[in-house]
Order: sequence, then C-alpha cells, then structure tokens
Amino acid sequence: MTPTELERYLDDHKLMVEKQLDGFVPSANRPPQRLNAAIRHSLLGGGGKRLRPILVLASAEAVGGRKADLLPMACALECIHTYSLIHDDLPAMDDDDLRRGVPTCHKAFDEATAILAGDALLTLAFQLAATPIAGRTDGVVLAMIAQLARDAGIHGMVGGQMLDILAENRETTLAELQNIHIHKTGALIRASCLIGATLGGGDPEQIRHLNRFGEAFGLAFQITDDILDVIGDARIMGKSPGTDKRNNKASYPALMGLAQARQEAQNMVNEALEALSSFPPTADPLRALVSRLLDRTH
Ligand code: GRG
Repeated sequence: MTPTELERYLDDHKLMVEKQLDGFVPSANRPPQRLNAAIRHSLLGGGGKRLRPILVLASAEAVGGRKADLLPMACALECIHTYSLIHDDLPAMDDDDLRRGVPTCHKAFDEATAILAGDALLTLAFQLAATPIAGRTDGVVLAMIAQLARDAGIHGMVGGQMLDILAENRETTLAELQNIHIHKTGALIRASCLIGATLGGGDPEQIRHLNRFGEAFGLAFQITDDILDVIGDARIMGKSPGTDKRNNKASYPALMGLAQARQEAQNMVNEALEALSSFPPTADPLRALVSRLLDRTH
C-alpha cells in the first residue's frame, strides 16, 4: 500500500466512523442540550485521527470480516477514548486548555459538564458495544464487551492512568514507564485489534497474532507520543506539547534520549510487522499504518 493509498484509506474510514458517531449522539438541540453540545464538541468538534475504530475495522478486514457490521463496536472504542481525553484534560489531572485543536471540554463548557460528558460517552460506549453482530453468537459479543471493560478499566486504561499519576514528580524506571504505557495507552489499542479480529471471525491463531500486533503498535504509538511531546508543533498536534516536562512526568526521551527512544519505537514497529507475517494482503492497511507510525506529526 503506497503512502497515498494509506492516506485515502484513513480518510475514507475516518469519514465512515464520524458519520456513524454523528448518528449515535443526540443532536445539540435535544435535551439536555448542554450535555449533548459538550459531547459533540469533544467527539466531533475537533476531529481526531479515529485510530482505535480504524484499528477495529482494519483488524476485521485482516481476517476477512465484514467491516460494516463492526461499526457500532468501532464507535464504542472512540467513545471510550474521547471520554478518557476529556477527563485527562481536567484541572485535577493534566489541566490542559487545548485538545484536537479546540478548547478542552471544561474550558468550552465547565468542569461539571465535562465530567458528565465523559461519563455519558463511557456509558454510550457499552450501549453501542452491545449491538448484535450478524454471524456472531451473543456469547462472542458478550465476551468482547467484557474484554472492552477489562482493557478500559482497572486492569487497563484507568489503572494505567492511576499509575501515571502516582509516578509524577519522582524517579521512574524504564520498566515502570513501560508498564504505565502498556496500560494507559496500550490496552485500548490492543483491545481494538483483538476485538476487531474476534468479531471479524478470525481463527484463534489470527486473533493471537493481532493481539500481539496491537500490543506492539500501542507501545510504538505511545513512544512516538512521548517524542512528539518534546519535538512536536502545537498547531499540527492540536494540543500543547511539553506537558510531560511541565507535569514532571517520565517519558522515553527523558529516560534514554531522543535517538534511543526512536530506536525503541522502531523495534516495536518491527515486532508489530512480524506479528502480521502470516497474513494475506488483507492485512496491508495494518502493515502500512504501523510502518508510517514513526513519521506521524500528530
Ligand atoms: C482519564 C481514565 C482516564 C484515562 C486517561 C489515554 C489517557 C488515559 C490519557 C491521554 C493522555 C495522553 C495524551 C496520552 C498519550 C497517548 C494518547 C492516548 C494520545 C491521544 O490519542 P490520539 O493521538 O488522539 O489517538 P486523537 O485526538 O487523534 O484521537
């Protein structure tokens, strides 16, 4: 897949996901208007790469599944991700003013509304995840809902966020930082691949490989995020760089320098590609996506 073909693939799938999200969220003139406006502001107002839903769809495609059937689940992943960003930006956490190129939810509205918008997106996610899927048993869908809850919750993203907060303002080892990244950012990315592969009808071997792909992708993604926090451009990123330093947080560049951090990210990209080695060309979008990860600017 050429870079241009990948761009087109990402644009098409982003549009597909955004159209669905727009339909799943009440319009801003439906009550409670303030809540719906806040949800729309964060979910649809500033864009976002829609990486997690695209990973759900591309993983289903890799195993020969029907992507259209997985759109509600793909949107569920984006709802959980957006809720985490809204809450992460709050004054009690990272206290950020800018997200996805627009004011953060609590800046555009207020703190209470931002907390509720996050809560509403988290619960909407599970409503969407519970959509039956043609050709899949309710048992498999149920297992994936439980998987999503685990990876978004105590043993995944929320637990990782707690570890991240506890690691502020103190020395952190590389093993500790890796553990934070695996949970805080990696769990939802890995879940996207695992759920896409399973609901796409993959066999146990394919599911295992795509789970491994997601794990390596998640780590590579977070390392590049750490790098962008040092060298990134606020206008392109749509958020302020330098937050790790400002909040006294450990990061790959801070622990090992930029060059070594880039090398670590490249190692993870190679591992992710290795996990796809037995897949046919249906996995080419995933191959192209991970191959371009180190070039990302936002
Ligand atoms: C508040 C429960 C809770 C969890 C927060 C994901 C997270 C946990 C916090 C976000 C902090 C952060 C900036 C982490 C770096 C990696 C990351 C998740 C970046 C944002 O994801 P992208 O780049 O964002 O996919 P877009 O806007 O493109 O969707």
